[in-house]
Amino acid sequence: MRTQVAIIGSGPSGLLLGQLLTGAGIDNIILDRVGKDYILGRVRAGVLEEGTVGLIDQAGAGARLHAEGLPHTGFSLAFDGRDHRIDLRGLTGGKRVMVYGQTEVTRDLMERREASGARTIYEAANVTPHDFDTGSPFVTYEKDGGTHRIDCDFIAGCDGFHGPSRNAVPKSAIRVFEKIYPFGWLGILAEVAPVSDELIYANHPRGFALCSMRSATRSRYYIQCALDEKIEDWSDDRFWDELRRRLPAHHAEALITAPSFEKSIAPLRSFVAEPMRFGSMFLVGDAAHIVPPTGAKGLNLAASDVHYLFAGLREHYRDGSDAGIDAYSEKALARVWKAVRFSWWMTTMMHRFPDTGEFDQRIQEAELDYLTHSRAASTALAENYVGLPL
Ligand code: RFL
Ligand code: PHB
Repeated sequence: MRTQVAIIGSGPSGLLLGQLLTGAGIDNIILDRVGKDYILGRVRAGVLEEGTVGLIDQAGAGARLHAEGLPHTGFSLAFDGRDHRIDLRGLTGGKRVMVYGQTEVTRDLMERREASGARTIYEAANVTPHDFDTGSPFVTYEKDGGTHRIDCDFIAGCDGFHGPSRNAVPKSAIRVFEKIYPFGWLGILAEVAPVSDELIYANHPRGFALCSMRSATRSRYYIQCALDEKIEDWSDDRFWDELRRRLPAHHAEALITAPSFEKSIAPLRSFVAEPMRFGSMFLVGDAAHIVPPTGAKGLNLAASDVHYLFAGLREHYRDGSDAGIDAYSEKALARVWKAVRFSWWMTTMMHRFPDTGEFDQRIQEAELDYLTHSRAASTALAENYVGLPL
């Protein structure tokens, strides 16, 4: 088989890149280790920046997002028993974010891909990139009892944090930066109206809590938990009790509970691999970087990587210029590091760290107090939350 761009990974970054390339007449094949249903069973991000929405539109997959997504013009920072609203629209000159689940983004992109007839190979085992230090790279995989080979011009490694693309790069050619946080997030989904119309990020002595949503009738809630917590130890009742305790009283009283239908624990990590290009292979999204979810940036960063890479590949095929692909790693990393900084800062400000001493605690309180009273500080938060320019 031959294609122009072999894309490893059918998550949001692989699917978005694939649809943009297909729209520009650039042939591509997507390979994934797992099947479509497995991918659609993952519950992850919920907040889309306007730039991400624009890219989904450009990929022709924005119709349902505009019909069913929930535009949010602000959110609450809750601490000390009260709410402080961050007026995203007022602080950023009219910007907002869209609450629409990653699962739905993925479903919409998959449907567009199927309608366009582009090729996707699911349940491909042992996917391996080869010869990406040359101009004739190829990808091999196993399926239906045989080994197959796809020759291509470029490989896009959109295969997430544990995928094979980054791991195929010799250790001496890559530099990694990592910070592991001493806690995780326990998240649930429940078919129940959200406690508030807007997201609530709560800082509490018992730990961080986040009230989010997927629709007017579906809530997504998270609480900070220890890394060694076991999901079996968290009955729904225990979760709801703990969440209530971490919210200001008026929210706790308004909280409606229902049986959860998804419950999982995710560790928190910051991670960046540099560079993001190795000859004819590019790393995109979680394959190159991870941020803790506190800033709602992971999926949005995957989308901005796709934006830069797509522009570069289109320039290569349409204009015969490599300026865009040559600049990809530097441009993407400049935006990545700003989101890494923002996500780290939000995480540090909102969580209880097990080893926090009194000094650090007072600094956290001063930070929140400063945010509440300084328009300049709130503006800095808002402009990062809605997304820095592409
Ligand atoms: P994905 O989604 O991990 O997709 C990678 C794909 O690659 C496939 N793959 C392989 N394919 C072939 N061979 C192999 N050996 C392979 N190994 C893996 C996988 O099957 C998969 O289909 O990466 P991508 O596309 O870069 O997308 C990144 C986003 O998924 C991620 O950044 C976000 O979910 C992060 N995130 C959030 N981001 C936001 O922008 N806003 C949020 O509100 C937000 N909340 C979150 C989050 C992530 C969370 N978790 C669970 C980590 C909340 C949570 C709890
Ligand atoms: C979510 O709805 O899953 C969500 C929202 C905001 C975040 C992280 C996750 O910061």
